[in-house]
Amino acid sequence: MNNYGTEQFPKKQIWLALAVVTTLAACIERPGAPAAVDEQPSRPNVILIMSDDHAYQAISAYGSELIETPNIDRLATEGLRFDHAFVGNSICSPSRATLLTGKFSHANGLRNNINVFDGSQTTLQGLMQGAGYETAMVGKWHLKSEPTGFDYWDVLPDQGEYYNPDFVSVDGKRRVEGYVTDIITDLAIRWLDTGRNAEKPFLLFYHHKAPHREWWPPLDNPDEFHARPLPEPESLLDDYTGRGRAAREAEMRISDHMGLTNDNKITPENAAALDHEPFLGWYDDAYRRQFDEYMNDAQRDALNAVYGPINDDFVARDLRGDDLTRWKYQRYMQDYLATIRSVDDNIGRLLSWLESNGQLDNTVIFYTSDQGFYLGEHGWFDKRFMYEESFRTPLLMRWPGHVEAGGVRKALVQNIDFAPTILEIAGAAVPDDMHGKSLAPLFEVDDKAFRDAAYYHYFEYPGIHAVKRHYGIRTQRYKLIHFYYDIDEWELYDLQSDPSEMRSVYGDPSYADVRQRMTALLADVQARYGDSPELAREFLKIDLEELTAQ
Ligand code: SGN
Ligand code: CA
Repeated sequence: MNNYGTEQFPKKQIWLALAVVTTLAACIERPGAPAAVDEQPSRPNVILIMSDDHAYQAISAYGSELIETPNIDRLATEGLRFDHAFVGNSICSPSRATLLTGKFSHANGLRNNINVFDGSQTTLQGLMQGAGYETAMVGKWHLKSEPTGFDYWDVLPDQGEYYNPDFVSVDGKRRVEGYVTDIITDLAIRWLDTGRNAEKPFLLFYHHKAPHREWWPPLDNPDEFHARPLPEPESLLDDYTGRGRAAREAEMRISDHMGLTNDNKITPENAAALDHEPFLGWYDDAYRRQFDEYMNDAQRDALNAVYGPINDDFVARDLRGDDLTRWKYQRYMQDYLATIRSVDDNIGRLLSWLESNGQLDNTVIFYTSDQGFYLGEHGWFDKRFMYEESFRTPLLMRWPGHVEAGGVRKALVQNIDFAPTILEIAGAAVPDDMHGKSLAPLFEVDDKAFRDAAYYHYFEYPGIHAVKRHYGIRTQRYKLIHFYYDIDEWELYDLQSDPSEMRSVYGDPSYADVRQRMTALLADVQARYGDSPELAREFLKIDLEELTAQ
């Protein structure tokens, strides 16, 4: 199977070729005369909006019961919604490296959040620059090395902060007053307005920090989600029977690993007043940093006014066990959703700017996240696993006249596909060694044969949240996973009968054929991309030294 993006463009994409031919013909008719500007094929702009840890479960276009996201939803009603969009490695820096290279982690050198991105390799933005695009990167970068291939960049150092964050640009580091999501949008709009060479089409990466942990809310409406109890997922109190050790041993349970101070914003004084000792978290690293180092007095007062009564009430109620888990889930969701409200509002602001400047319909807009996230499913927060909530990521794409408005796609697509898709939209060549392929064949119709299996490989173990190394594949119906260190366990899920992945059928004799077929397909898929169990062992050796030093 050819996997490198040589499929035919659907009919509407032929416009680009026609435009080029028309321009050439105009030159031939008037030898020596330069083609008039309005005869040049006009290539669309591209904006890729990436949030950090935004679960599809918290987007109303995906049926969320937690929040309305009208501006994000607009991209779905006027464009495509991909329901089977997956990442290759569900963690931040690796996902970003995949976006920039069109390659899985084993091939682009960035397997975990500790590796440093080699910006001298071929990148999407570099190729777009070479193809005549003006390129910009604003917001969360998280690749450690300095951005390359951008005409303009202004990024958060490392994870970034929510209030009055530092930014780094070619001019060095500075602190900017305000809330991070508003500031990133201000910077993006300022560049669109006055910062770029308006003669060229542009590629803008507009990348939010929100809704990343620890979910510090915007201060204009921090308690918007406090009014009603938020619906709990069915598996909030999961006991992990039916799966292997990896799920049981992961350290990302709301009950045991979500910190009462850093995550749930209980003050150290409140915590000291409890007559038992639930897990408090990293007060010094996180809570104190926000409160004492970054926030100003007015911001601190605004937040204390909301959190103070909640925290007093919490101490008085003295919750334990499942009641405590439920309370923590509510507090988690209240702050998580508030950060998303701000993302949605700011996307509205960006869309308005594009609209009032006549750029909206000539701009291809993608909305995605660097991965999915657990909103209490399986009792968890965080990501990393190949289970659906973190393997899947939201993906919406608006391009009027070129993609079906309101279309839903079930084809298996992955974040390796961004680079080839964007390059093809720009009329630029797609390098042969990119793993992904252009989504163009899906612009007007769905095609479940687009890809036989989505591939996954997670490497950051030992590490925070203790999710074991694993690789696997997912077809339209089944998922096969191999956890290979410090354990040797396989899991197989039938997503048709068990969409929530509560029971592995790997050892079930009635699935023996499926198991055999999926095992053979996994070997094919690994060979296709140049990954293998042997390579996994080599990386393990290399990574162990670095990861255990963290
Ligand atoms: C931080 C978070 C983790 C999270 C990683 C990676 N802890 O370390 O919960 O998994 O980032 O996130 S925190 O207490 O510092 O918030 S990623 O999105 O960058 O991959
Ligand atoms: Ca992330």
